[in-house]
Amino acid sequence: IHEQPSALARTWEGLASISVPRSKEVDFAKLDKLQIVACGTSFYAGLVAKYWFERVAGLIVEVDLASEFRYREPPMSKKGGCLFISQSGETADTLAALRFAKSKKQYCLSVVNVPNSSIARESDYVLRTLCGPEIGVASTKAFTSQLAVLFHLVKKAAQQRKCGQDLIKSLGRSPEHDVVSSMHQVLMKENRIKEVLPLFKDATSAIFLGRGQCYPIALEGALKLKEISYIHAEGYAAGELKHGPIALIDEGMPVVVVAPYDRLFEKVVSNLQEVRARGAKVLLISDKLGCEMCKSYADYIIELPTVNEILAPFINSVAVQLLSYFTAVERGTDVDQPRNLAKSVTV
Ligand code: F1P
Repeated sequence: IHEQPSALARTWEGLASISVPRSKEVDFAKLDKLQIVACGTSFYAGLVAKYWFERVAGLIVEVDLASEFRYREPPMSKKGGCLFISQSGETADTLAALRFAKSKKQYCLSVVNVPNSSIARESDYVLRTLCGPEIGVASTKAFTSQLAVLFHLVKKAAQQRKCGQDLIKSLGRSPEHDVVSSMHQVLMKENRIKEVLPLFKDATSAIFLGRGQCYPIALEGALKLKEISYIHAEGYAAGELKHGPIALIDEGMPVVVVAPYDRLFEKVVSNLQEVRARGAKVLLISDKLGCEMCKSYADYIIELPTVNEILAPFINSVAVQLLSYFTAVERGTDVDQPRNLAKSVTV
């Protein structure tokens, strides 16, 4: 978790120096649709990318779980491209999905951490995360490094499609630098994060809520918590709450709301009030403005540095990772080698 600022900086530097593409580099201006395919945490990175590509580059994106995509064998757009995301580069479902897409003559791009892996070898073009090997089974620095590569691709797509230039400008001169330095600040919040652990004391289940590009971070936060602490956790888009999940809320249930202040924040505030009124214990993870606005509605607050809303997934990821990590340590589970899980699922 603590290696992430340097892993991201290395990944971005590495991307800048790529000079010998295996085949012609992707031209997003020629695509009418991008199909992203992945499993687990890599799938959630793909979901963040969907928000980015659509909003910044005006590109239609569909994100699918490789285990569904490969057997569904969907029709593919003639002008479409596919993007496969995999830390190991060996995940069987993702590899099978890549082979299907190639059989349909799709341009296949991949984001991997292992350069000579099967997915890397069989793709038309490969971008690498340079985060180094992960010790633990649960993906942490691989996830944010995948976001780093995807962010690079989104900027490229915006440029090629002549889209979203105002949004890109609003990110400032060096958004990458901002991400790295804000991540350092989040890592210094460890003590604050430990203070909110009573939230999960005796909890058997928890809910994570998010909207927009923090919805996938809510999903990832729930996955990390269940993977390493074995607390049953689910992530939901906050707006979906009233369509079912709100029935789960009862006295003392932990609800983690991942919501930096943005144009959807008012809606988040009402979601927060709804769950609190039904007895939930609420932890809000937000920035200065968001925390100030919700002081009286949340039981616990973790204030993160303020960053442009496009960049929020990077730093909110680190916060939910630390939250799960300390919860697991307190419960005495093996955070590096959770039961029943394999680092790479090759069958
Ligand atoms: C996908 C994945 C990981 C998860 C676990 C099992 O792997 O779901 O996200 O942490 O290790 O596999 P990959 O395709 O990204 O290597």
